[in-house]
Amino acid sequence: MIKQLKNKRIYISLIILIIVISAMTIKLITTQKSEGVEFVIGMSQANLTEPWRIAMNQEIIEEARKYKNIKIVYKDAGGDTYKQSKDINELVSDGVDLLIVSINDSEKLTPLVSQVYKSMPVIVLDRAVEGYDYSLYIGPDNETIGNKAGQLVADLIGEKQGNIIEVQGVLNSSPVIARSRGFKEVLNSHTNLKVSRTLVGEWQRDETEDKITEALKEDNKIDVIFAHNDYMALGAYKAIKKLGMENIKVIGVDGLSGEGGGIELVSKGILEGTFTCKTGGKEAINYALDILNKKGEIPKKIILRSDKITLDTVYEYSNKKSKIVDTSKKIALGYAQLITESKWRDANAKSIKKAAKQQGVDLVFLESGTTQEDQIKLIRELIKRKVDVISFSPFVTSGWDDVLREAKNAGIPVILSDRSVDSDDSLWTSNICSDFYEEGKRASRVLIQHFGKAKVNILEIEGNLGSTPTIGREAGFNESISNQDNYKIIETVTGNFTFDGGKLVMKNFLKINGNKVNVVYAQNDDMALGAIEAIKEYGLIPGKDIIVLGIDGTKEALRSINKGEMFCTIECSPLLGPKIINTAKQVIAGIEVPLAIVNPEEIFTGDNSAKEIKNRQY
Ligand code: GYE
Repeated sequence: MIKQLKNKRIYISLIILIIVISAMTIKLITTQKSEGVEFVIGMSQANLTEPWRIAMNQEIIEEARKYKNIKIVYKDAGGDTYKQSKDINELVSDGVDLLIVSINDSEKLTPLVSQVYKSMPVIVLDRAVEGYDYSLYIGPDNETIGNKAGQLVADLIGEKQGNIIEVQGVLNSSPVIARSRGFKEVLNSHTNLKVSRTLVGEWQRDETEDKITEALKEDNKIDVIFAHNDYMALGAYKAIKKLGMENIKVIGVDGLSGEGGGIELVSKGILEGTFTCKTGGKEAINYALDILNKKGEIPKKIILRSDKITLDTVYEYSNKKSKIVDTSKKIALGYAQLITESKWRDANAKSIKKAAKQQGVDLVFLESGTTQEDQIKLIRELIKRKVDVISFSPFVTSGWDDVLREAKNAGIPVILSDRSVDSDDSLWTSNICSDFYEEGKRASRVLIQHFGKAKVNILEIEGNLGSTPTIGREAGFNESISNQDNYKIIETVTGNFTFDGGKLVMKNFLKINGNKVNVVYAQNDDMALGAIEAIKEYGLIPGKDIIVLGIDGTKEALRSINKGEMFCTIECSPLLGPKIINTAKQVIAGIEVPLAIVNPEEIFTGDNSAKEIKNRQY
């Protein structure tokens, strides 16, 4: 009895203590706001045992110091997901204005982040959550980092038989999955290279040292060790040194400066190489302020560039000076545009011209041709005219290495607009784009939501073959329906992103197959509208006999949705002009820009198209 009473007393005093602490914290935040602090930002960090996360918090501290009107409240989850959910809840209940979160476990914390995003802006740093319930994601392209690491291993080993140990961070964390996928994608194309063992170092140095020691005692025929971060790479090196196996080479990721960072490890020859993985802390503070001050359109994703650092580049990298540029000088941006194929392209060109005019940039807008060869000619013309920056929307994904190298050799940075290329990212500077893969997934999610388990036969009308929107939208759409056995793509035919192309594909399909399909998935609105015209001419009713989906979010598409003809459209904004021009000005001013800036996008259906039409700018 006494014991129960005692426990009850402890329980009650604990509750009182929590109430007092919360009240004090709220008071603290409130008083802080009263002392000229306009915004309080909560920073929920996964752990502070990894140097990279310590560097992230340090970057946030240093950037936040520049702004007297903000206060950052830090929480460290110590690697414990339950603790991080508690931290996030405390920050929210303490009344922060915006949450920055660097997540410990994406899958487990996605629901909580989605919940918080309903009540305040959320910036997700480094590990993405599932889905899009956040204001902005800032992080690296982990798959490309893996590709680059695989290529460096191949370069280090050459043609002889090579055995590799891969040391991963926390198993199944999103960066590990992506880095490993990219790494193995490159290694698989080299028959002489083999990952003989994969270890899990939990991002930690000492754990890696122990595991590598055991592994090398069992099998010392190892040529290279690739560790997913420099901290673990250092642990691998310590094991190698201890065992006297200095012939084994080690590469890592992060490239932090300062003592024990990857830059130092490479310059001392401890690592053969590393790949920078910027923390995004500085960008998070600046975008947080833009969001809180409701400044302009905030991107959905910022993908940070990763540079390869080896002994022959480490000195230049560590001593690169931000070049002093005369920013008063008017810059000339050259744009290489093929003859427009869609309403989207018209709106995109208009946006670029308008932004150049508004921001005082000389625009050399060359427009002709219909093929990649024609576009390459335009780019060469711009190089000849010695413009300061070149931008273009690559008609297809491959075949740009030579002309991009010519631009680089001419000292002209290239900003990709809306579409991307498969050239090495050292040949171009930034990509202002959309997430085509997600657009395809969204189209399929809307379809599955509508049809559920009904039998669905689909005609897919795709864009011009080999372009990143066609590749991404097809992959995203197919990924989602591939595990739905009642959904079947009967045929995929290109309509080249044009109204007439979409109409012709639909007309030919109906002539041969009649209404064998109940859904048309068109990879842009122009083709969707063309298909709708063909459906009507054939005597069927669009929206009743055949459901038609599109992508872009054009005004005409929304009108069609309102008429009940088109079913939905997934937004893909062409209004890239301001970001392209702003990025060009930053590049010329010597400011480091993201590898990719990805646009926010909506879904328009019968529920929201009517009120959205008046807002459409294209
Ligand atoms: O969806 C389509 C245009 O590259 C994202 O190209 C763009 C696509 C857009 O023809 O309408």
